[in-house]
Amino acid sequence: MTLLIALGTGDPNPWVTKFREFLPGMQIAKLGNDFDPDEIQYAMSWYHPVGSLSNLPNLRAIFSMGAGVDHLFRDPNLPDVPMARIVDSDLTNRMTEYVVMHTLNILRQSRRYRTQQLQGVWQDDDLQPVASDIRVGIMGMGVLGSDAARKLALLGFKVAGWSTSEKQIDGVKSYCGSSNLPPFLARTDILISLLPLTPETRGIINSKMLKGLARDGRVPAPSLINAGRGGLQIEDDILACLDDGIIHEAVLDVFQTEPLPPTSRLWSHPNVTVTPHNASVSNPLAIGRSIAEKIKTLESGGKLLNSVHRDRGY
Ligand code: NDP
Ligand code: OXD
Repeated sequence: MTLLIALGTGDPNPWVTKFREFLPGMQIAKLGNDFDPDEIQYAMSWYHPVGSLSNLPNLRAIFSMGAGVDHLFRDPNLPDVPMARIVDSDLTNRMTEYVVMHTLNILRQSRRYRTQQLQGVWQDDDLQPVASDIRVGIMGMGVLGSDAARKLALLGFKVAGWSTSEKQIDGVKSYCGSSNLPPFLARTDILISLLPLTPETRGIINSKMLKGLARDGRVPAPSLINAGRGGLQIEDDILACLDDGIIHEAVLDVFQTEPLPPTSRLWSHPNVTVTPHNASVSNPLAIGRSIAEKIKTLESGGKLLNSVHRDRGY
């Protein structure tokens, strides 16, 4: 019985070490090394090379190394076996830290004061807004969006979420479905994207969406934080909206092409924060343990937890 580590990017060795610890009775194989395809029952993927999971006749399940699964669906030869994604407090807490930090940075104008400091400028406004003056809108109210929403609401922000189905979260207004997207945007000063990348959501963060954000807030213009997937955004539209003052700031962790090409104007735009797709990284200790638990559950005849819905693409 073997678990195959199938990474298209990143170092497999910390994962091999952790899985040896968490699954002592199981062989651990890596793509690129010799292994017997008949022995592989489980695979963990992160952008596995397309086609590399085909021809594993005894494969029982595929585990995404992260919460997102769009990297699995890009493989036209993806085996027809159950798939699971990561739901884990380590991953959730890391994402909430990122979202809360950047939302507070926007509220407290950190970018402006950093620039002023570099210029030796001592200047303040009459009265800065507080969290309760600011309307945050979170697109994608799943595991990550819901946690960020709860914590931002605790800080006093006026929080709303947009998702496919309605949510009941204390202090958070729920909007759902495409018909409720315009009113959700129209009440949003800081737009946070934690959507999965699917055929429905690809390119959703475009000029039309950004122009639909609130124009009556206590901010110079609305701002955007995207930590979902780069394929959700049209980067030329974001740059044009920044240049035209339609949005004030963009905090981007994910990009249409990763790594972000050196030629991208996002690198040098004064109102853009670029982070290298590390809003929430998969820690082999926590995530390895979570996948190992799922495998043990399957091995003892239990159900696959956090399974991916192929029809929905997330
Ligand atoms: P979930 O599957 O738990 O949540 C997805 C949410 O998006 C759900 O609320 C879902 O609605 C909503 N949604 C999906 N499609 C649509 C649509 N067409 N219209 C409106 N709402 C939609 O995922 P997670 O919260 O665990 O993760 C979200 C994403 O975050 C991942 O897919 C990944 O891309 C990204 N991510 C990024 C990381 C980073 O480091 N930058 C780290 C981890 C994840 P409903 O609830 O009704 O189904
Ligand atoms: C994830 C990611 O999907 O790190 O977990 O992007």
